[in-house]
Amino acid sequence: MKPLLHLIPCLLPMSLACAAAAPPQGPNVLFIVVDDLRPELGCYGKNYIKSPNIDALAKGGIVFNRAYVQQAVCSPSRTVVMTGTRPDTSKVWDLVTPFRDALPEVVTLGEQFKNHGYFVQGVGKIYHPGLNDPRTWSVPWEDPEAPVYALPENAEFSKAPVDDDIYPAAGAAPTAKKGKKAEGKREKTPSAANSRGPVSECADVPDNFYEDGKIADLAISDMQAISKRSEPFFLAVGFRKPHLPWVAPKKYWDLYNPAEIDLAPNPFLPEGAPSYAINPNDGEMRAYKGVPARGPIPPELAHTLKQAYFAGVSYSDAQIGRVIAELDRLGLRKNTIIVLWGDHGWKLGEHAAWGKHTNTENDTNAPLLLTAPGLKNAGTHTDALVEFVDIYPTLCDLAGLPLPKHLEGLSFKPLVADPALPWKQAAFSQYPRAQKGGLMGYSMRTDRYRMTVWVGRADHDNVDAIELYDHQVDPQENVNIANLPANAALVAKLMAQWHAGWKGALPPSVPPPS
Ligand SMILES: [Ca+2]
Repeated sequence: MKPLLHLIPCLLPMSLACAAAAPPQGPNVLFIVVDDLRPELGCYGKNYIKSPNIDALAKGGIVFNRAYVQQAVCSPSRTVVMTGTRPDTSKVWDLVTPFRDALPEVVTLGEQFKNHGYFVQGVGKIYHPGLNDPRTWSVPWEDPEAPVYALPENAEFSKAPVDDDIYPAAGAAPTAKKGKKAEGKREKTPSAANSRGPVSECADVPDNFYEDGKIADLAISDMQAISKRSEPFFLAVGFRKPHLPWVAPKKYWDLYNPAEIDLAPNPFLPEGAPSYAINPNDGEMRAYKGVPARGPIPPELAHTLKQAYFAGVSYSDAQIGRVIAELDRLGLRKNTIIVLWGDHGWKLGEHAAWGKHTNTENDTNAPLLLTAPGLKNAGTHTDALVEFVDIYPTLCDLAGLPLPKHLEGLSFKPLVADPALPWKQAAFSQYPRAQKGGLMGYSMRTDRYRMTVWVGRADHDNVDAIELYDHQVDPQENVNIANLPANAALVAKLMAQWHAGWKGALPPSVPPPS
């Protein structure tokens, strides 16, 4: 660990330099989060996606091919990153519970940097709406206001709340009744089908008409101001697209021809999986106008919806590029760690579903890229299994900050130096469901397999179903092979690993936690 110069007691009290209390010299951190961004980007080998700015970042850094969120929905996933704890520790499995209910004194990622001399500022969607944590920041968090829609015919929906995911974070079934309780708290009432504004909008407006352009504007002006300060900064910038509704300036729509966009190759439920594993009628997208309330999405509409999502990706990518360009213009890149992550994946028709809210590879595998001063192996990818709970300890480690004792992740700084290092033996995710009195699906991704074990929330020994997918032959997770008699020994072996959990999956070089 690098010495913390500002914490070393002054040995020469009469020295003027010491009397002025030298500021910390650690690297800055530019922390970029993108809402609902799946790892379908140029730098992930998907050349039909126009993501030149994220791709340029990847060329100077390291791309994590197999990074997994701990729960595939906004607030639980973001809470994992910001607190360094897993959902069963923070008790955040839904979109309404603040993590300080269960962890009143937890030191967040931003707070840890703030406590060690950093100026910590947040812009845009970092925490879930309504759940900001003021203690994280050195100055109040900022979120610019912007109309949701640009076209006159959509004006009546322009001020509606739009990014609160609405469905069914606490495991409420798609048919959840108003006022359904989850974890002792009143769950947010799901929006009725087609009760919101249009699912997408293509308007010929400048980038900063919509919110993400305004977030980039604000991040740029904030960066200019904080670059003049003596202490290093931790600037968190959260972009909202490609979250629904898929509104983006026309020039980003024009990057894609909907007729040339491939539809999901597996528009069906996994064979042999329990019915609650996937929500084909997941209400999030269906709350918007322009999509059927239930049932299959017609192919022509599916092409347009994918074009709309891709336009949102390219729009956010352009705003990310503007922020990073300002970092370069200010000459700060050489002393700045940049981390970029999406809060979870998304299904664009895979498994007949449109949304997140599951334990599938589509939803749990999310983008993660990192650059750091002095990084060797720039432009490489790693297949190491990493978890989003690892981001907190990694950033502290790279900046030379101590690691709080409460953390449940592992710094992957060693992977940054050597992307081929033997690493975690599994990554873990989970998702609740309301069925059968309340279930939790605990999912384990190993190098070859994904196993999801559905247990009673009140009784983890009560196993309702097991899913097992062999990524060597079934990377789309289309066939559950857990119940094949020939796989009994394999299931038993993986169950032992599943029981050992994350503490049992640490790299061989890391001593198990106490
Ligand atoms: Ca999200």
